[in-house]
Amino acid sequence: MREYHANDIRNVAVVGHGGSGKTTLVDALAFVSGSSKRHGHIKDGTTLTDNSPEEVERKYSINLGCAYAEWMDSKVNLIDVPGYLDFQGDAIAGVAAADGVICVVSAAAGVEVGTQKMFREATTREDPVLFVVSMMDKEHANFDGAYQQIKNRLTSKVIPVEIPIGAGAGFKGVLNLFARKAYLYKPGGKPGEYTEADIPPEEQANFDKYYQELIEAISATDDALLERYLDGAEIGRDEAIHGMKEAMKRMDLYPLFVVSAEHIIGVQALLTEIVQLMPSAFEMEEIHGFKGAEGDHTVEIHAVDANPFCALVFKTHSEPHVGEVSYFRIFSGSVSNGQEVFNATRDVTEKMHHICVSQGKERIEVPRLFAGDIGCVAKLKNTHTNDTLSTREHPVRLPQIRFPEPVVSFAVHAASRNDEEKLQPGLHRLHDEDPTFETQYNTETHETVISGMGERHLEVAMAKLRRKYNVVAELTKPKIPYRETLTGRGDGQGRHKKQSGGRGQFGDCWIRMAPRPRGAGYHFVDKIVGGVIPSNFRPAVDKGIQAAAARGILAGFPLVDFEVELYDGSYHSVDSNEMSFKMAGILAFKTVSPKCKPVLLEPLDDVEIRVPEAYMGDVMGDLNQRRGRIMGTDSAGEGNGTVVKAIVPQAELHLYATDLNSLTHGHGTYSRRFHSYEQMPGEAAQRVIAESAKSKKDEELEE
Ligand SMILES: Nc1nc2c(ncn2[C@@H]2O[C@H](COP(=O)(O)OP(=O)(O)OP(=O)(O)O)[C@@H](O)[C@H]2O)c(=O)[nH]1
Ligand SMILES: [Mg+2]
Repeated sequence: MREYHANDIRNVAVVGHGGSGKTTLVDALAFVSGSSKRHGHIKDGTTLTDNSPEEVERKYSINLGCAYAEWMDSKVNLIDVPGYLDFQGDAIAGVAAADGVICVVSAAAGVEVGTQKMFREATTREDPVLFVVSMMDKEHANFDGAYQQIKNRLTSKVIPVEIPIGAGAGFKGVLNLFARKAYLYKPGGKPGEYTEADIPPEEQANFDKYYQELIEAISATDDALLERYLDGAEIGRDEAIHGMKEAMKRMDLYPLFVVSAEHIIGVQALLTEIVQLMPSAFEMEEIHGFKGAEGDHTVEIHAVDANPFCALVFKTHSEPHVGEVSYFRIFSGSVSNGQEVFNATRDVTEKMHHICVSQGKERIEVPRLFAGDIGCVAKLKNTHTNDTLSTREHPVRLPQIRFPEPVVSFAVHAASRNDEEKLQPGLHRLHDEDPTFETQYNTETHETVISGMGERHLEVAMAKLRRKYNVVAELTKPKIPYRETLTGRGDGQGRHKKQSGGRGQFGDCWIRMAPRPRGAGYHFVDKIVGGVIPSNFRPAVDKGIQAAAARGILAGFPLVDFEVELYDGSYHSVDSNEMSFKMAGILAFKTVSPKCKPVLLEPLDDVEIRVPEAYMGDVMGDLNQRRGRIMGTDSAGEGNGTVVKAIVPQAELHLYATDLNSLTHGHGTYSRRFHSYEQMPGEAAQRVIAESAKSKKDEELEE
């Protein structure tokens, strides 16, 4: 492969709703350029970027994948990202590594939730976006419908640059308005083979209408062009392309193209326009501002080869026998094979052995990569997603990709003792390659809890765990860490006496128990006067009470926020010891605590839900059924829907992400954060107590 520098490099992320045809399109773009020798298909599992066994089996993208197309003396780096929102972490990372976005909209399905989310992601980053209407060959394909939906639901600044000739089985080519040509494909011809022709007479009226629209739209974004247009001057092809490119950078226009990637219709023309319209890696320099590692000062990073090396690792992916592969985007400088670099995020030196560019799963070794390019390298020792690679002399940390927080949790259980040992390392490695997958041990419920973006995400994570790390594990609903507390006061005695020949055991104590405010914790007060219990035995009473409190009163959950006063007791000069007083403490707890009106506490979360206005009623009704307290609603700003704030018991939130999804047809999102523990209402508490009694009985029967 020849060397490419920032001016000749285009970095584009291909985004869109699940199943809109992104992976097929990336494969076709690389194929028509000649950079990939085979036209792959989803059904055979042969596409460039859906190459992991999980993707081949399921027939959808899970990980972002990199491919490239060398075309017109340029290299287009294509980042294919997953469409399903369960895997949106990789979609966000892919967009972060690119300078422009191709937003794919299926001609049959139109604009969907995933299209909206990713379009918003791109525009928030102020990236230029190019729309592609895909699958124009499909039954019910409707170009005008898709165009209108983009216009109505995404942006009024969309403007077609290509229009289809025919639709569905009759889709036979495209009219390119810039070139003023028709690209005609023969049914049954070689894949991608076409003839260039003048606009067919029967398409002329259609062409004229769209051409007029396009030139008007471009002229309207530039005063000088507009003046000439109004004077009746002809706007030439190069001028129109240049005007469009500049308008895209300012987010004034979004061009629209049409293809069938499966039948490779319109794909070459699209590739040409990507090179012509998308900003080169050099042009995008000014939007990236970065911070240095030492102190907090900001350094400007330019895509210049002669500057110090600096790159962001936007993805790591590990495969058995290959190890971890890190994908990086160079923002400045260059890197050579074998070069030593510095990971300023973790303060470690790494060696870049065998730097490569990736064409799907094939990795092509290159001697050197330059500013603006995307590459990958295997076997870095301690570098993970979101780390910056730079040099010891010029350490830099780039702004990190902001990944969404996980919304669905499950408890994970190893299937056998053998799996148990490998479970934790396996889970941590899954987290290393996917920051939206988290794992945590809950010390209260003694469960390992994994969290992710959806049920599908966690199901796939378990499949990866099995294949890559040979660990079989099952998922269950996580236990809720209930607690218990007191609402009344009481007092009484705990007396432990045992005579079993030889030296006996004797401990005797009197205690008062009382509630403390929420969060105040446990407090032990020694009120013994005159040494009725020797001072060296009193801490043993405390210990006994704490041990008993950890096992609870009502349902086996730890008792919290209470006070114990030790005020009386007696001892025996020979038989008393620490053990006996600990037992006395336990017995006193068992006698007194039930008198103090114990209740169950449950954890509540602060929940923030963002939904379009239309779904607000349904969402609030549903929250009520979950025993949620609505705290208020807020407008999220023009066109962003409404934010509903509520406090909801954790017990009612398992799989809320899934339920919210179906309630709002995918338009709702939510986040949650621990709020507090509160007393659980009677009926709900009774259910938990009954369940605990039942499982205790089951355990006893098993023993
Ligand atoms: N008829 C037709 N089918 C297509 C075309 N492009 C893709 N498909 C099919 O549509 C399905 C989805 O295509 P993908 O390329 O996997 O779509 P994707 O957007 O990458 O999907 P995710 O990665 O899951 O978001 C597959 O069965 C493809 O074979 C097309 O141009 N025409
Ligand atoms: Mg895909």
